[in-house]
Amino acid sequence: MSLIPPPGSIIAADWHRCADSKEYFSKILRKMRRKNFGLLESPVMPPHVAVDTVHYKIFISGKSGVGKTTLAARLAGLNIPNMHYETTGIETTVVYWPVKLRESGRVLFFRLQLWDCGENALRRFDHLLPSCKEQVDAVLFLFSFTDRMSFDDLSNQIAKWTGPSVGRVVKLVVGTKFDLFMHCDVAERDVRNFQETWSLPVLRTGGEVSDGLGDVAPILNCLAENLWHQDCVTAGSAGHHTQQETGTLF
Ligand SMILES: Nc1nc2c(ncn2[C@@H]2O[C@H](COP(=O)(O)OP(=O)(O)OP(=O)(O)O)[C@@H](O)[C@H]2O)c(=O)[nH]1
Ligand SMILES: [Mg+2]
Repeated sequence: MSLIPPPGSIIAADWHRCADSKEYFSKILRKMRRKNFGLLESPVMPPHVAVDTVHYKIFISGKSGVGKTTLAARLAGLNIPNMHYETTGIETTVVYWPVKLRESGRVLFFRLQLWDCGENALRRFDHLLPSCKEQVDAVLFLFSFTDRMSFDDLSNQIAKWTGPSVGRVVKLVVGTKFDLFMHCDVAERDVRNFQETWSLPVLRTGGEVSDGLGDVAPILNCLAENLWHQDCVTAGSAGHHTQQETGTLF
């Protein structure tokens, strides 16, 4: 994949704060909380507002207890588990996120299907990883700020998803438990060095869920931006993306 786009260069950052985004974000909210979408549900816009939806499959990777299930719940606006219940197989969660493209002003709904598989189940059952990898568009590599080993193992994890056999996959790193700064085991300097070495976006998460938009916007916007950029590169026309050029429009 070509160089990662500078944050906010392709899609409008913090668009959820702008007045013109309200009619779109209201479709993913109900009573000030995020709406939950089943596999067959989608946001419904009035007929005069035509919005295309782009579909992507996202795999969440990381060792047991790092916070994969918690992140999936957070991104979807669902209740966050207080306890660690090991995920015993694959769980998928659908997230809709409206995005405004900077250049054209066009609005799109990103439909992100998050694939969360318990790390121990993944080790125990060989058939799970191939299902997770099949036609995947992006991987979120998780480490925990309270677990140095999970950070040190990132390079190994990423290396497994790099090379000619893997194809184009957006890679993002997410540091969880950033709120537990008293127990922090990973220094900012280490994160900066890692970022320079790998040239990958590193995002942070943790703490209370606010309005269901502000705390997840940096991760979802970064993911959407990199997915869109990857599609543009694949279509061979970065910056001149049209509806027909991507195979993922529905
Ligand atoms: N304070 C805090 N706790 C977190 C955060 N993320 C996860 N946790 C807690 O860490 C524990 C494990 O989180 P899970 O999301 O269940 O871990 P997992 O990666 O899905 O683990 P497996 O399913 O076993 O692979 C839970 O008790 C969560 O509440 C965070 O950002 N901050
Ligand atoms: Mg889990």
